[in-house]
Amino acid sequence: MKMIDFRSDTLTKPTEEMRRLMYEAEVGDDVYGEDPTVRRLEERAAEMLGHEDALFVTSGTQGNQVALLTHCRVGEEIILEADAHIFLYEGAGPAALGGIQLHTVAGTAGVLSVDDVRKAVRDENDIHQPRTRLICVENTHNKAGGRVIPVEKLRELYLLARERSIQVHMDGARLFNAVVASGTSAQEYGEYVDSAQICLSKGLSAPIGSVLTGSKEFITEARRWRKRLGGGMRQAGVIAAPGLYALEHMVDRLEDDHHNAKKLAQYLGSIPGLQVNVDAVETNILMCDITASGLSNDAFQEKLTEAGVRASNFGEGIIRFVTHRHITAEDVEETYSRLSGVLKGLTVIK
Ligand code: TLP
Repeated sequence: MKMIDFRSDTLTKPTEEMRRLMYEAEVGDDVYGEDPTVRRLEERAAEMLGHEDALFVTSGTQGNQVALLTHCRVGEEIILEADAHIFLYEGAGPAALGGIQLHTVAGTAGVLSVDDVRKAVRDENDIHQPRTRLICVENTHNKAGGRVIPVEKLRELYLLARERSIQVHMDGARLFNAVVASGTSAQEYGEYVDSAQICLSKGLSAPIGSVLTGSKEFITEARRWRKRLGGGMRQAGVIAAPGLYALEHMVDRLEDDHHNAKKLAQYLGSIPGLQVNVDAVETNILMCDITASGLSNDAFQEKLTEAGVRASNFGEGIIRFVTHRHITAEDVEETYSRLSGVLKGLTVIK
């Protein structure tokens, strides 16, 4: 039985073309600024976001952490959504590495309201309070179920930030999913943030890496932070080459993942005991509420294993399914038929 693996789009393997480009990549020592392939990737990413410059980093986490360390000093504060990846899944990096305090604000569908953020901004003139230095947004928002930030909401936050001399960073691990789903270009999103981190190794299928974009001055300082964190890589063109290919050729295909996620949401939602908000599935992530099945997450995972399906625990009663290049439309049908089989006869809690 073929294992159908929805744990994450990070599971995607490089394409044949990516492997060929890795083999043929023109390389140099990137710490000396001499890797032409890395440079090309950075220039392309900066251009796509409409920013002056960019920096190739090892991962989304490194991109975010380098950004926060570059924007903030010890004792300063960042406002971000309460379920943000930076807050939940980056090992308390801002506290551990930068002495930076995180101030969480609950959003709606992963999106911060400008009024709530305005209330959260500290009083600059009160010496008791930390200084608010940065607002972070996540697009798409992972834990909210791949939700897209509408560009006008981002613009509102950006205008508030400008008014209060605060910077804005976008965790755009899945920015291109937002671009494909909303029709808003990366450049339009880029206009309303000071820095952005985009992942090449999620739905875009490159094996490794992210790019951090921003102003020339910001990236020069970020390069120092990356080196300090051990992220200065040498002949990194070998991994930049598939990353560049990903930006050029793998964006449009995300539409297929979105279509498959929507279909899967409809199917899962029709199984007694499972609840999925189909309308909330805008991109390639869906959160399935299993509470009414009466099964614990572990017991549900056992059922999935029995069905040859894998998905991730995302908090009590919630299982995350992510669609990606290795999930076909047939796999979605097959998942439905297998899960309907193993979940038959459940006593559903009303
Ligand atoms: N997310 C991973 C896990 O860490 C949860 C996943 O499987 O979704 N920002 C966002 C919004 C992310 O979803 C992720 C990865 C990152 C940053 C970090 O990227 P990496 O894994 O490259 O460090």
